[in-house]
Amino acid sequence: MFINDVEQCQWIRQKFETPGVMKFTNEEKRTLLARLVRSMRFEDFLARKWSSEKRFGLEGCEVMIPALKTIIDKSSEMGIEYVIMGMPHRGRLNVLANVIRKELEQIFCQFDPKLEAADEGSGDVKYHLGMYHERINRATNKKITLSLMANPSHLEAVDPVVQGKTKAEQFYRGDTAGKKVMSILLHGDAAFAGQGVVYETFHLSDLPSYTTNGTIHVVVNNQVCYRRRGHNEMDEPMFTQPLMYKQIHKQVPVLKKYADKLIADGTVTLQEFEEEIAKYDRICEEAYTRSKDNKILHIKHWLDSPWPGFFNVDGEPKSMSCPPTGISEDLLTHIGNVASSVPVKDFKIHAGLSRILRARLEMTKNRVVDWALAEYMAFGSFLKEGIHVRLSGQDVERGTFSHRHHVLHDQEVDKRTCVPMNHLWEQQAPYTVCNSSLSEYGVLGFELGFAMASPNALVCWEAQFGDFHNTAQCIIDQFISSGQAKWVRHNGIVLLLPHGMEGMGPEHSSARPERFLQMSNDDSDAYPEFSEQFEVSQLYECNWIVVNCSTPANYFHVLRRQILLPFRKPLIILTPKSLLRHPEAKSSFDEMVSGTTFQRVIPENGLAAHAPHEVKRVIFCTGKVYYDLVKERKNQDLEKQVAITRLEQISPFPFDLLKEELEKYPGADLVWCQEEHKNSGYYDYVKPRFRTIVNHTRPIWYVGREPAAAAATGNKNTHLVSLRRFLDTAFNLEAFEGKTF
Ligand SMILES: Cc1ncc(C[n+]2csc(CCOP(=O)(O)OP(=O)(O)O)c2C)c(N)n1
Repeated sequence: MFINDVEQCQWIRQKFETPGVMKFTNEEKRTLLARLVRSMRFEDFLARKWSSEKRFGLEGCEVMIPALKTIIDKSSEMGIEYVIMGMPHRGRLNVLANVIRKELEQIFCQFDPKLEAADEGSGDVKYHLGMYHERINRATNKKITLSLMANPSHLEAVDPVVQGKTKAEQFYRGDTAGKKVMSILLHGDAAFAGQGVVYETFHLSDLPSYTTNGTIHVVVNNQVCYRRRGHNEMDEPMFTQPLMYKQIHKQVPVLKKYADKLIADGTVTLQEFEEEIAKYDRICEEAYTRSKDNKILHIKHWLDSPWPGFFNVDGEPKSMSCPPTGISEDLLTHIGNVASSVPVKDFKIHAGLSRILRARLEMTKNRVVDWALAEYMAFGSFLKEGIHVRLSGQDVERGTFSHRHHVLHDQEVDKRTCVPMNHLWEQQAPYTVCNSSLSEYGVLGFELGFAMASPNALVCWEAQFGDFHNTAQCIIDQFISSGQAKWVRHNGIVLLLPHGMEGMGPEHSSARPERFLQMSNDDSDAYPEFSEQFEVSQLYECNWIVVNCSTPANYFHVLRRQILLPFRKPLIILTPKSLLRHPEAKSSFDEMVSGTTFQRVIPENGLAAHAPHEVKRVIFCTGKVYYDLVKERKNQDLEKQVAITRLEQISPFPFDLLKEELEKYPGADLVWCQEEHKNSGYYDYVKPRFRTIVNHTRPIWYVGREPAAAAATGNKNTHLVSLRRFLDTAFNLEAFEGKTF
């Protein structure tokens, strides 16, 4: 091992090479033996009862249990109150039983194939489930909370999630130095060496808004210890490693070696040792008998992050409604004024920024907002209500498109900064805005973990461009899309994904909305029943919400709705680039004041809507293309003939509102128009749903770019030509005449 830092070298020398450091008192030796007994006999018990079940036993590395318990004892002694752990499959059940102290019958129940699941969702295998437990640490007699995070099979993916949750628990306790909350990450040696997310997680360790002030990493190293049964219990390692496994089979188990030693030196007697074994075997047998009494399985018993008080006693939302998301005019004005100011004295900002702030002040006076100001108002309003807001991602403080400027920099004093959002009120929740490291996988995992700690926080992760989210695909697929179904755990994380075809090339154009939509769980073919609660219950049943807002006001509302809902769902927002500065993409305070709310669909409200029977075509669209369509319609003088209706919430699909809109224009042909290529964007998602609404009686024609392998062209001219071509089709009222569907 080569370490560059003298201080670190000294530390290792002192801790590991102090003479006598490995000498234990008799009491310590007996504790170690008792813990080894539990570790060994737990695996033996499972092997006896369920000999043909996979459990990824710890055989060969049993000392991990006493080692972890020693770490926790020592941490408790030093003032730690909460330990958050992440670990892979190997030895996980043993850790649950003997470190976290999950009731054994709950673990044994998981082996019973006949038990029915009590909770909604698809559940997960037993060696992935999480756990939360408050208990007294025997060694110190102090209270300690232990939480093991649920995780997917994808090795090491949970690492940043654990760190994010740890940071959040430290943050909400005011534990800035990490003296009360800490994390432990366990790794297999192959995964630790091979998975890049390990490095991405380590890389967060020194960034102020991401550090957890140190983590204990335990690598279960098969080069030092061994797997007695190969990869899992169903494996035959002799197939591929015959000589090594001949040696392994000859190994005397560590419990026997240690017990023989302690008996030989008189620390324990053989009888004491055998009694210890018999005592633990009895505990297992009794729990096994009790486990037979269980009739149903509750995944809820395996929650790693309970949110006390957020749900009712049955774990259900307290209501199925959402209040209006608008706020008072005074509040809008106040936030607008602070967003336009430099709230500290003698602070010189850049002249370019002064212009931006003056423009914000002007907008506030005129009662209008652009995108950045709408976001400011949503965030600011939460702070007043005591809701912490955290925005993380590459360059988010300034904003990739230099539109946000949430952190002001003094032009004359190096590193002097000011965050006006934290100067809104004397009593307010804190606002955290932080430029992340250049990582998506690690950072998105971290924010997801952060969002798990509390339902009363708005945690947003912004991609530099939406295109880059796919390096975090594992977090999106394995946790965000499916986390609730697998682990009954809600999460309200918000993904802000800049998206839009603007001739910026194949990797700066598309947040791949089609992928999020393809993973949405609402049924394309089922015609829903419309009740008064339809909007909220549809949100409750979905796995995530996908929106593409066309106005700043709607962006403001959807952010506000995220917290006002009585449950939490991940929110995927396709955010704009050119619309950030588009003169038309502004909203009036009238659309944001008390009583106003998020519009899932923005219907046509111009000339076409006034004489709907004369309308020849309704174009449905989402996002920025709306502005191109409106301009083209005006140019072609087709405002009476063509209606343009915007879908703002794409998933779950607003069947109810679109049905009304379709019925309003009985003589019109129906077009879905998108700027994305045909095999991307929204078409494949919306088409079957529109057809369900009209019971397959009317076609929904496609207008947009041709299918393509790359998400966008890198050639500006090709981009403009294809735009021209699809706009022409959109307003050619004969385009679909005589065509069958
Ligand atoms: C990202 C990922 N790739 C591949 C796998 C399949 N897989 C499961 S266990 C395993 C071996 C892990 O080896 P190691 O980290 O040394 O842990 P051990 O099983 O030896 O304890 C592999 C490749 C996985 N679960 N996750």
